[in-house]
Amino acid sequence: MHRTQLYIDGAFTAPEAGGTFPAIDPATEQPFAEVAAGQGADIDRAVRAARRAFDSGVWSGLSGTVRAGHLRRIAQGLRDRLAEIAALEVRDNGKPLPEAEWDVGDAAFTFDYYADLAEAEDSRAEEEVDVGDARFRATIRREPLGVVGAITPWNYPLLMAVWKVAPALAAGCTLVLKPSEICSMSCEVLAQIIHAAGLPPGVFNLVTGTGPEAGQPLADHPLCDKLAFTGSVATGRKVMNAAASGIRTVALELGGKSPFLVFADCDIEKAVEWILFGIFWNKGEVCSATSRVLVERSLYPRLLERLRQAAEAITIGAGNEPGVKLGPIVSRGQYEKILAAIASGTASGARLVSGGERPAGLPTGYFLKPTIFADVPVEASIWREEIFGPVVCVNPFDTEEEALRLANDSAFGLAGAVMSDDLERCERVACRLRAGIVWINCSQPTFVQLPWGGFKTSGIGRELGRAGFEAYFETKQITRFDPAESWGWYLAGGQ
Ligand code: TXE
Repeated sequence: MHRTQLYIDGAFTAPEAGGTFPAIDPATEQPFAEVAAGQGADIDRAVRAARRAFDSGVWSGLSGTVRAGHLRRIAQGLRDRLAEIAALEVRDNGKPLPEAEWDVGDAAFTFDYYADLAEAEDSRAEEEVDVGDARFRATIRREPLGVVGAITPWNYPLLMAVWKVAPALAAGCTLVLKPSEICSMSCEVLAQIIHAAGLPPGVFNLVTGTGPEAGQPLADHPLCDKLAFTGSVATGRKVMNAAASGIRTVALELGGKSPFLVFADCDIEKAVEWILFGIFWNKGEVCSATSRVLVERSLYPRLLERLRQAAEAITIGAGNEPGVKLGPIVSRGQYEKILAAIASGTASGARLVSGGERPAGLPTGYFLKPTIFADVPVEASIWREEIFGPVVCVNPFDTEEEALRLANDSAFGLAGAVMSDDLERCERVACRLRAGIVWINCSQPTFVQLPWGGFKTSGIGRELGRAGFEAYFETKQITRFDPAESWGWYLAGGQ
């Protein structure tokens, strides 16, 4: 059985304490690899390597154009190994193969995109600022932020890591990546590709391990300048506490309970297609999943019936089987969490329209039917809390105003979607949704060029796009006094 390694200071290595934990295939519930269980000592070695690499200037001192060359080699490395990585992601996470292939392609494109931004940085002059006093010349300069501790989740194991690694490297930062213990495998391949691309030792480091044993020591490490985290609100709070005690920059991409507003004037088939894509793509293990659907009352019964038929036609099975559109839930823990949410939904008085149980013919593996609840009490936890699985709640509304009120009545504010043939209404609703990402007449398509992140408890900061690059810089002012002038405060008359 393959045993993964850590990657520290340019070398693949075993954890100091030597431990491992199993990688489990959620379609078979069987282990298929042993993952290196990094701990505090390994994190310390990795952070110190990243610190040395940063402070020496071997990476931050290169031109953006040279860094871009490295990033493009990483992108090519990902493309060269796309089939292998996608198959590994399917085995580790359970997602259908076409979705995994899409992820790896996106990861490669993310490196190319940030390579372009790194290159453009070279021709970006320091910004001159007129301070209103001719004796001074002031400029604003941007410098890479330093050492980044990146802690990532299991729903897009490679892609969520790349959303941090690519812009951080492009900006000239060095980093330590700690992926989720539930899905770590593809990040080892990423480390191999980065190694082959010839980055100097210490620039990129990988330490796999559990949250308490590896994640927390990384969040606490005093030599990290920034923590970049994607995951649950509870863990995000711990990471932010660690950042607060060290006064470190922190970026958090947390959960969501995103609304999808469907008006009666839309095409019902298109609505059903996007509602399904908004909640069953990637098994609903998507932070931006549109898990609360609000439907204008005149369309509500018809839409629910069509949604039920379409959901029941979805092919469920192992991610590597052709035609499968819904793979197994990622882990036993997550499976049990979702089943408990479904039980609490039924107990709350919500109407179970479809699913809610293991599909017939799949006795092993963490399989679950696509699940639809309707008439959900708005105080119920299934309406309010993130489930992170293929479970959608559907409720009716009467007016645009009521729909917006219900949509915005959430602790989260990551995403939202609106569907209507009245495009003016769509624009109006888009502006009034309290969320960082809004889709009109679709749900979920994500572009590297656009900023990604949430309002309220969905997080702090933005990834992707130019914003995701700027997030890895410090800003410095340089103020120059004309040496031909005298200041004349203590020494009147000067020279
Ligand atoms: O997340 P955690 P889990 C949500 C989703 C899911 C729930 C729990 O609702 O059901 O979170 O998933 C690391 N210090 N999302 O338990 O714990 C951990 O090792 C530092 C939303 O997997 O947040 C992993 O690398 N790090 C989400 C990362 O944090 C710690 C994606 C995320 O794990 C740590 C995933 C600690 N004390 C889950 N404890 C999204 N927003 O996309 C854990 N970690």
